[in-house]
Amino acid sequence: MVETVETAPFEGQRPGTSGLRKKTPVFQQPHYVANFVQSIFDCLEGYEGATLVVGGDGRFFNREAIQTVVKIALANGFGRVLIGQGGILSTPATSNVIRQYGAFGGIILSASHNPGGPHGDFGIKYNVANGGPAPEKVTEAVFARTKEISSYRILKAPDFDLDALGTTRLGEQTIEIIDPVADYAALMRKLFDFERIRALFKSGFRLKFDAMSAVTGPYASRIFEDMLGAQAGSVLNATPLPDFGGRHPDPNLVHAKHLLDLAMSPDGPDLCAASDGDGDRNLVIGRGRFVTPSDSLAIIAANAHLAPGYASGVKGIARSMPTSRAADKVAEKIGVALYETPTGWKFFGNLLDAGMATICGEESAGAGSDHVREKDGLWAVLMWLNILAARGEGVDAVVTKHWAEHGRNYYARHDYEEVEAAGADELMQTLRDALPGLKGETFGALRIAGADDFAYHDPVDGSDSARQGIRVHFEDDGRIVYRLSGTGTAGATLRVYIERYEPDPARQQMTTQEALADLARLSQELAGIARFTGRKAPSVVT
Ligand code: VG1
Ligand code: CO
Repeated sequence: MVETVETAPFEGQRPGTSGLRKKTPVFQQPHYVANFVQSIFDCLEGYEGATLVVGGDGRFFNREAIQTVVKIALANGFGRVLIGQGGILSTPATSNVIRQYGAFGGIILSASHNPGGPHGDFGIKYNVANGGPAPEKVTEAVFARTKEISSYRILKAPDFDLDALGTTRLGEQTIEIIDPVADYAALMRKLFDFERIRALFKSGFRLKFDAMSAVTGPYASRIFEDMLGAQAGSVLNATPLPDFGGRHPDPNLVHAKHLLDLAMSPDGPDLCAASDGDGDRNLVIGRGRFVTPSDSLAIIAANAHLAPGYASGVKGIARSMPTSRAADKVAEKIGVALYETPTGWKFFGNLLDAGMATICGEESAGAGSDHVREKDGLWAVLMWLNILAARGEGVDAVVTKHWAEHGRNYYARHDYEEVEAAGADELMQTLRDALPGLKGETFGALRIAGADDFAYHDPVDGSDSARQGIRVHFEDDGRIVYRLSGTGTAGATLRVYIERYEPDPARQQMTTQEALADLARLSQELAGIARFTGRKAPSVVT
């Protein structure tokens, strides 16, 4: 039986870089999830009888939220709901299921790399029929709707069993609990040379993959250990836990430092890797060599043809604006277009759909391709395994040869987390106001060649996105970028991206800190970071 429930709008249900993210208790308020989900459906047309995919990263409140989503979807007329068993479906796997089953769209319950638990974060994201995150025009319409909503429709029914595989019928409608891993694993097998990777493991190659007690555990165990024959125990923290074992499921050098230490030890594994809460990010560290996500994107683009799924080459490369320009050098060399988009995977969808780009990536540990419409953590690790197996070389050799050929883009991101929002806004506005006068300014050996506020014109649908981050270019090809995060749930986070290009192989073995020291100092001075935020140093450097 369908019930119509009276409700009133909640403030602040505006999706950010990647869906709506708030503290878990905010989502736990009565009607909060329902309002947002009904607002999504209110902005869509033509889903009567269609399929909706629902899954999440297993974090605290995942199961409860799924029940609400499913009941609202059925009450609104969806014909079929596909749910990952146990409520588990990684973000890239959801994207694949949407595409493979011809679904109308999907709802992903995740706050990605943000911590989970009763005092952590929760999130909801809507993906469209191509499998990718809803574009801005949809998320803005949803936000407008959340400000007016006065009722939602929900099925009055006991909770559904999320654990038993199979189909439940409710009159004309069905609910199917599906294996979250099977379709995804089959797709990976098509893209990569599993025989060759198997042989690599057989020859003694050692992998440590940390699933961080988040969604990738079941995927990684099945693919790396069962299908590819990696040694038992190669996958760490393989069981998804509601609080991610109390850890922060962000695969960076701060939260996965133990992997860095392991990789840097003399007898470390050949490859250490990790993924985030919802499985779309990746961390790749070879023995003795950390690979920055920006370099990883460039190296993947340059070597993708070694994997069977990409044997015909890449059609184009896309990167988010703050991502280093290492990929640009590869695009130039192989003679394909390079697209620079705003931060967030939703901007890659059109390029991928139009066949203009094959490989995409972001500096924030995200890489992916046209196989789905999300970034994909395990895909990136499999791509590295395929490249290493095909080249018969280790990570360090692949990286240093890449730099020798294309030059090295020293790169770091400095985050000033949870600063006061008003100060952060003022900092950005002051920088924006100063833009016209920056060109030609000199700071020691550094001279500003130009500065602007990045605006994107989508070449496929013609839409425009303004104010996507401030770029300051230097005459020696260095760059500083400033933008505010759109995924935080407390205060504001200022992200400062610092980059310098070094073509000379003799100067490519400095530490990043050495290479970027003067730009890093200037990044603070130029924007008055201490003045506006009260912070003398970043809280996280990646
Ligand atoms: C961050 C990253 C961005 C990424 C987004 C979602 O956004 O910088 O590159 O697409 O997170 O990733 P922001 O606005 O905080 O900088 V995920 O894995 O958290 O969905
Ligand atoms: Co994520």
